[in-house]
Amino acid sequence: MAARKSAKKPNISADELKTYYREMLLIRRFEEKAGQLYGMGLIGGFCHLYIGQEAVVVGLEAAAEEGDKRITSYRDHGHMLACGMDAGGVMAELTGREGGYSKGKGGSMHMFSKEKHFYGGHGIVGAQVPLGAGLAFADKYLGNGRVTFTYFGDGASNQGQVYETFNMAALWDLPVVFVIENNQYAMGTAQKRSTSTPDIYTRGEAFGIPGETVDGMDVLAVKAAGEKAVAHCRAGKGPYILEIKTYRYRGHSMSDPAKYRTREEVQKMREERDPIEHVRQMLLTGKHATEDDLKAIDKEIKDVVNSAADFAKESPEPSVDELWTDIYA
Ligand SMILES: Cc1ncc(C[n+]2csc(CCOP(=O)(O)OP(=O)(O)O)c2C)c(N)n1
Ligand SMILES: [Mg+2]
Repeated sequence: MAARKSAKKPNISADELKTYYREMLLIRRFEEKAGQLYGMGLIGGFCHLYIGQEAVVVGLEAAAEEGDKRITSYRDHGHMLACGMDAGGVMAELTGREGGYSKGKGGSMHMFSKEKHFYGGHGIVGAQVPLGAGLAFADKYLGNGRVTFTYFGDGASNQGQVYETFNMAALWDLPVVFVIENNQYAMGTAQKRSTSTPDIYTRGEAFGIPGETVDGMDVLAVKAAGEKAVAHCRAGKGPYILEIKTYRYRGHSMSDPAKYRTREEVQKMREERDPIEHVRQMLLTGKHATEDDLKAIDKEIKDVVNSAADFAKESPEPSVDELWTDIYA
């Protein structure tokens, strides 16, 4: 099956552009704050930041409709914020407090929201892929027209369960968009050291699943590709693969010494391809916003993030009785 070119960029209104700017900035500032709280010892355990990858989830959420589902890996805070989960509830969970989405008992990788159709947060690499197909199976069975976005990484794409899932998803024409967030590294392993094919989306060909590669530093390109993929799924044509080329600026997790890439490589990406700066420039050069308008948005986002951190710090730790609740036995 031939590679499909990304759909043409649509005309975009100033309001839409501002929305994407705001949503990406919220993720970036939230993650920076989470990094700070981690440094202060207020967040423990693993913490995987999404900084640099913001355009992926914001672009795809712009292509989603109410009722569509999403499921992802441990690098999940951005996905929660982008689908409308409350920043305070997410931060409180990161800090292990009662006000968190899992009452402080789940932490960074284990949060869910039935209301926002967010199904986690999964620490086992690739585990969310068959689960995502299962969600899509339920929707197909119910005939409700919903689509599931199943996110996983370039490293996860080498897992056997991904291909078992591709087979079943194609066989049953499940409405699932497989989103490969290719940030070029799996912990400290570069894609070219671990992955036999440079374009991972082509691996769907063996199962008859169409796919394409997308510039993940361009929110509009992601949105356009997402709309095409979603239309394919909703039309009953089965799964679709989007391999979104992106980059993470921070370490794999907070405890990554980052010896596998140069500072210059990261710096170059930040300077030349930053997804937020890209939209900022579009807003300014298109005269859709002034520097003052953008400053006002920056301030608004800073306030949201500071309130989230205050809420998290003020929320109590879960009581001892909670040890025995929400247990599956
Ligand atoms: C089954 C399994 N094997 C190994 C690990 C350890 N591990 C955690 S993240 C990771 C790398 C995954 O990389 P990728 O899929 O590219 O996602 P990214 O972290 O880049 O978002 C590994 C090997 C794990 N959590 N689960
Ligand atoms: Mg990766």
